[in-house]
Amino acid sequence: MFDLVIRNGHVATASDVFDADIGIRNGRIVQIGERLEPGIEEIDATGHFVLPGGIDSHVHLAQNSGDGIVMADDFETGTRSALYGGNTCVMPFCLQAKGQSLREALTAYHALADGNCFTDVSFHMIISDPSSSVLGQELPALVADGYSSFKVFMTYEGLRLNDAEIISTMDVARRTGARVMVHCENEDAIRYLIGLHEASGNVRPLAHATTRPVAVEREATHRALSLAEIVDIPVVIVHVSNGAAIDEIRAARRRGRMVIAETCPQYLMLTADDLDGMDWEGAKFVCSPPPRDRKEQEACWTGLQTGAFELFSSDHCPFRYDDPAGKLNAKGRQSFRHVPNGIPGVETRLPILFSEGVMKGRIDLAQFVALTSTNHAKAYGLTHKGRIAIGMDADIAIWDPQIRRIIRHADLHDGADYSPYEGTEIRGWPVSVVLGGRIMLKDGLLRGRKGDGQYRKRSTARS
Ligand code: DUC
Ligand code: ZN
Ligand code: ZN
Repeated sequence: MFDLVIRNGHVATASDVFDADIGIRNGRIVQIGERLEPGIEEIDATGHFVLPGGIDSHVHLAQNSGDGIVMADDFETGTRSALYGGNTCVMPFCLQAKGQSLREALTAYHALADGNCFTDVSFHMIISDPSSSVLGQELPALVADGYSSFKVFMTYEGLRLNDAEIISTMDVARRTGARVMVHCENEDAIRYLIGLHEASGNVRPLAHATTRPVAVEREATHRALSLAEIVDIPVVIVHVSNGAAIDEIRAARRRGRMVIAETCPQYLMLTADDLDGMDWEGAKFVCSPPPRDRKEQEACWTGLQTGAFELFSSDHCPFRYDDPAGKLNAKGRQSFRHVPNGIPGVETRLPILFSEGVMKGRIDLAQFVALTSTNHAKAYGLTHKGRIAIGMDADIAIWDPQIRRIIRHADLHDGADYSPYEGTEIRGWPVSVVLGGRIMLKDGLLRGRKGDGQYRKRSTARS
């Protein structure tokens, strides 16, 4: 007898698509085959797709945003929204404040997350203060403890690292096998352009995109790739928005470098024109790097189709729009510079790629699974996740490809007050989600509880 059987589904992995029953016991997949014996519980997946639960390796939850700005999702609302969007694991960032020890930062994030999650979670560190004790002792100890990835920023005053700091932080990855993620935008170039625009009174949201042009991202991508080459480590280039940055990544790979590249829904679905809304509505689309134009959208689609990208993540970074703690904060209407960067999207990531990618024939189901789950587990050392195979965690999303839905924020479950994809027509939606063998969502109805999601340690490429 199984604990749970998912019967008659159209099962997809990153390599194969086949019809089968899945037998689950003690939270793991223990059998895949035809006409399995009964389970204590059963899900009839006839006519549905049975996929590994989504892993979103780039989300921001309850992250301190300074200046009275409050992120719209905590771990409860953010992971609940992720679950409704077909995810079983998310990877938020743990931000080190300047002068703060990494342990202290982690203790605070664990206090917020533990017992509150509807999906599994695992943290990437953000290194804002690469002191000698952080790089010499703390970070290597954390990597050994299962916090095996960290992000560095080339932009944002107070967060950006200079090249020397990036090199010495990358060197920790060389010594430990950790993954380094890089936010590639040149802060000095952005400062220069912001100065020009503000001086001429051009302060509306569209200027956010104009002051962060493709060249700003291309130059920083080239530099990050070069620094990783010099230190001799693989590197993750996150939230790639355009063809020139993709070309840099391809060129580094031709030189024999291992580069993992990520893009996000906003670079397929939005353009800078969306930032040009009347009455500051454009603030709803302010994120970094900014959305570009149709040509760059096509470049990102081609990148997804041809293997330039391994990862498709949401970069869910939610702020409320009409809220003193959100996009239109006290200074938010004075200049685009004060609009917090980031948009919600953890619940819509998978439906968007399923509908625009799989249902429109741009990618196949196996590519979808690789881009949204399997590759995330591989890239970041989430063992037992991201695959439907015997011995893996029973983290599974069941999709109904017949569903047609219009994205309305009112139907979503995050803590923001809008969706950047409002009105988008979607074909296919996840209806049931199983986490570690437990049915969390059944036919669109929540069955799981907060606290069912667990914190997950990760391995490095070497451990
Ligand atoms: N970078 C991110 O990764 N997310 C949101 C904002 C940002 O600049
Ligand atoms: Zn970033
Ligand atoms: Zn992000």
